[in-house]
Amino acid sequence: MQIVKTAKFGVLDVGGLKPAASSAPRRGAHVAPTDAALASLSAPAGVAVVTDAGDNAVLLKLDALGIPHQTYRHAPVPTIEAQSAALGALPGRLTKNLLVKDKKAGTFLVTVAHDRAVNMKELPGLLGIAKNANLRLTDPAVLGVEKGSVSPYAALNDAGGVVTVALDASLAPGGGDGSNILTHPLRSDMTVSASPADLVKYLAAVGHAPKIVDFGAAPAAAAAAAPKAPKPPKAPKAPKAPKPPQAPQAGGRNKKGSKETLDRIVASKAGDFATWYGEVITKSEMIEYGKISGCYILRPWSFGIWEQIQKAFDGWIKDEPLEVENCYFPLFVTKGALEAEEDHVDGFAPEVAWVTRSGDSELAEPIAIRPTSETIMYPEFAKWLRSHRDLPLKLNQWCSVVRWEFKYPTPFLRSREFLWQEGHTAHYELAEADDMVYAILGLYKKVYEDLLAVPVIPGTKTEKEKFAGGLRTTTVEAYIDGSGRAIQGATSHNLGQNFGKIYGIEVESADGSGGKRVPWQTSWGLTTRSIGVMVMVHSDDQGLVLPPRVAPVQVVVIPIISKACPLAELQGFVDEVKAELKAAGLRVRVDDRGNQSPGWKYNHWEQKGVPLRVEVGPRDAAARSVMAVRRVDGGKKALPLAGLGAALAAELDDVHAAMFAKAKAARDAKLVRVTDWADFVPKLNENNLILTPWCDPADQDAEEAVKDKSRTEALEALGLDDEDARTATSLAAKTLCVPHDQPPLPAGTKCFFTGKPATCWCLWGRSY
Ligand code: 86X
Repeated sequence: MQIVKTAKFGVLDVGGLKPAASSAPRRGAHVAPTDAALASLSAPAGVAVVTDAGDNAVLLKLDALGIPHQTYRHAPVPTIEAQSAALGALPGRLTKNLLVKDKKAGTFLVTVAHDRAVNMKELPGLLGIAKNANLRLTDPAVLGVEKGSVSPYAALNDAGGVVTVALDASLAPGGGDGSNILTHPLRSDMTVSASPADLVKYLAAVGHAPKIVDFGAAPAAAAAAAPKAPKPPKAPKAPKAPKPPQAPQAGGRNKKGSKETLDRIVASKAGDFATWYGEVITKSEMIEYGKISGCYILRPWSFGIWEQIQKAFDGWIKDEPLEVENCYFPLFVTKGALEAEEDHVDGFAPEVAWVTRSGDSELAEPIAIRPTSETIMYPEFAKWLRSHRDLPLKLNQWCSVVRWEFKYPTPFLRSREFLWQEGHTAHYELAEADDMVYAILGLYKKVYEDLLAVPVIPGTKTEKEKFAGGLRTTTVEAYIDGSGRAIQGATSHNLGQNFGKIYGIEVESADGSGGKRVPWQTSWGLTTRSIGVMVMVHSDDQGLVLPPRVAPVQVVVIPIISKACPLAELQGFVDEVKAELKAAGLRVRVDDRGNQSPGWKYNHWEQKGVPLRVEVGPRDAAARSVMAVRRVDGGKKALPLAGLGAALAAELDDVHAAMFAKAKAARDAKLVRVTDWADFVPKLNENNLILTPWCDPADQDAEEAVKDKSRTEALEALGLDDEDARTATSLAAKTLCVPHDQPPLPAGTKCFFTGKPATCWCLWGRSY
């Protein structure tokens, strides 16, 4: 695809610049012969004009929008000084780009002319947010770029509409000298030149119409400068429609519109994990981005996985010995019930979504949408539970809940509405509640390991990290190799008697004394986050890789149809194959569509992660055999039709085992033990999960100190001089759990941090 050439610069003033025509263009910077002359005129030494958008989402988007621009390729220039040096005297203005965040006010990309100074103290006022907002530099991953590549163009990657773009008035149309703006298209080895009006047009088109902010005149030029740039007209307001991380490119790279075109994944898992993930989940047809930030459509391909998880877990909890019953409580909760338990709700209050109106009339009292159902269920428990004979009560519901989070959303991992099961039980004895908690935790481990092929570490949360409303919280912790982060997979709480006391749950005691007892309660939840973890752990640069036990389609049968061999010739044998696999209980799909080639189908089902592909060609049919191919490693096997069902069922089990082993090896390679503080942050910086001897899981101050110190040292180690200004809470180590499987702790072992006697091994990491 050709970039629309711009004549914006007219004839470039390149006096004194060395033409670059003689030097070969860099890799990827294809310079078409007809463009060579322009390139030689317009580019300084070491800079090539880019004439092919390649796979760059920004350049593709600019082209799609018909926005004229000139793009240069050069050495990577992560700082504005380097960029200035590389681009020499090219006309246009460089930008400084600051990505800042305040917990309440949100995230802002502040883009100012290269010669403007940004005063952090004045920034909240300029942005029109609370004056006391605590703006700190934040991780550019939210824009899907690395540190040196932040620019307004990256707004394209902010599908969730988390970031507000604030543009220096002097860079806006009508402001400054009107010359082009030079800034990076997601990568620091390219610079795009486009007019202020076109930059604003682009931003509006990607749902990020900028807020124009007057940063005043350039300091040095201030005296000479004409009166302050006039306030620009308000940029056109575009609806904030979330966009998939990558502009859709279906057919984009094959103009012929041939049936062979498959919209392949462009980003790599190792190179750009966030973009890669966005592509995997959209191109596999799991997710569609909805109209509301942080809310996603689960298409049949992902909902089908959830149904498999539901079916298994639902069966396990209903079976003996647990015998949990399903039920359904209302979506809404009254203000009174929600706020009955202040300690429980306090920290969560900002996340609660409220309904305040019906039609045009205000409700007498707002009602909340459930963020979890304790406050809805437990007042009813109080009515139902009278005698010790009413215990145990074991309920579960499958539903969705809403938590209006302000952290940036990620499909599956953190969405504002998500699907889950929430289990709530009440028992006569504390020990029974504990048994329940551990039984469920065991089932959660089974979901991850036996269904999703993701290894997890079961353990108990420290006091600091437990659910504050309960007595203790157990968890299964997974590790995502691609991002180097830990993630909580599911939790199972022993709530103690806290909720019972608040909601007045009491039963007559069993000893006949006529006394009362507050039952011991548990609650436990597993969400659609599990699907995201599964995707992140297993998938590859070709797309999704599905573990067989949850794959909506376990085996796809592809008849190798051609002119020489029409479907009719294979139909009979294909039908037999399908019947054989169905009889073995396998989930099978036959892709006998006539409008796509077998090769296209291979790629398509590979991208969707189907564990096994069965190819059936004329020779196979004649020999009454098939060729089976494994998604996970491409392994191939010719197999006879006779006994094919059992053979493929065994193959699927083997695929599961291979996937689990691979994931476990990757996780174990990042699981280390540290006994001295000196090794802690270096190991953390290598993305490890770290087991340390720990003094006391109830010592919240010591834990907080580790968090702070690890953040500070990590900043130092990464050469992020500035400081305190970087929240980067995410750089801090957090406790994940005290693993239930404890390595031996030799007598006399000291806590790695406080030096006090250690009481356990504790697992630490950076986490989601
Ligand atoms: C904690 C506790 C618990 C049942 C589970 O972890 C499993 C299933 N519930 C959930 N939690 C909240 O209690 C909570 C409350 C409010 Cl009001 C909120 F807005 C968000 C919450 N998030 C988590």
